[in-house]
Amino acid sequence: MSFNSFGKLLKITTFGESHGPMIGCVIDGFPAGMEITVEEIKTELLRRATGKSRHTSQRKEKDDVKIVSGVFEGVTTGMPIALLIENTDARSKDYSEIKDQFRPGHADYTYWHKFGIRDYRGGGRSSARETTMRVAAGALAKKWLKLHFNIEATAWLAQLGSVVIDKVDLKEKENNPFFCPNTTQIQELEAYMDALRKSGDSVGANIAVQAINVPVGLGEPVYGKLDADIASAMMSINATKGVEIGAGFESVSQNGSVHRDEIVDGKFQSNHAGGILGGISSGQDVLVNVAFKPTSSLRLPAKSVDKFGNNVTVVTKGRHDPCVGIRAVPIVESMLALVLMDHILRNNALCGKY
Ligand code: EPS
Repeated sequence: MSFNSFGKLLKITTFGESHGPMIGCVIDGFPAGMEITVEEIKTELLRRATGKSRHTSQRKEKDDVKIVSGVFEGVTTGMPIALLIENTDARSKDYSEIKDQFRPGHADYTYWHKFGIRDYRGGGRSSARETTMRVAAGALAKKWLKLHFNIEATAWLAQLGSVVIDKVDLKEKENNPFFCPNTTQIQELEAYMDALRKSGDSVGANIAVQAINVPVGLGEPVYGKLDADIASAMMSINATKGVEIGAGFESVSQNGSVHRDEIVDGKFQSNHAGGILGGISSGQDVLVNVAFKPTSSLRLPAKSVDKFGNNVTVVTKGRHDPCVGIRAVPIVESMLALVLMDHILRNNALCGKY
């Protein structure tokens, strides 16, 4: 029994730990005939990488990805595409003091109780390092979606801690360390993050993601709904705590007369549904928000237990993200792209429509 894969016709399997020799993925079911280069994948990987600003972890991984199968003379062959990245800057000794202890709020507590093994080096599979391969696979899916459907999955920072981003100008979001789509709030974010880092604490974030040019008809009732698969993909990202589709939890206080998206001359007048009705894409933009929790690896002392059941005070050293949500922007784009591509292939199988 293994659950390191997702997707039905486009199947992604990831492997590797944060401090192991390498991480990798296998992309099975990717159609033949698409040109792809290492540089194209690397461009996406760099967007997610640590160490690009003082506001993220200072671990410096080169993320030099190798394509080891499924691509011949720069073109996908229809065979499984395997990608590998060496870990070159892991510092396992940072974790030696907590090798028998559990960080409150961290997966190391549940991994130990489930598997009885404490791989204390970094977060192992629960580390943000695992998301590297999602972005590598996502680079191929994004390219395929753009080529064949002009579909674009784009994410941005919607909220960081108490700072709500109040204007969205997507042209701006790649020009700052926060993927913030409002240039007038960058200074506020810088100050917020500097104070946070100084205090030794961490904070959560809300990442918005949209997909444009999604055709009507993706998603299979009732156990293969598009929104269910998107929610599952987003929840599988380490540190996700919530997913909203369209109006999400705001739907609770909306009246039906407000929530329903009226249609005039074939055009929807609003998009509270987030582009999905009955689990099937409506042809509107797919709109999703993902909540990321504050990182639990803190230098601030916390009460916890060790694996022998003793009360301990945990202090985590090492290089950590004060807000891991910032780097989640390319990750949620990739997960949305991978789910959409899988569903396009599924729609073709079920309804004969590409
Ligand atoms: C992470 C802690 C740091 C980060 C890591 C995520 O790594 P580690 O403690 O395992 O050396 O740098 O992120 C990455 C290395 C990456 O590529 O995303 C954590 O606590 O989740």
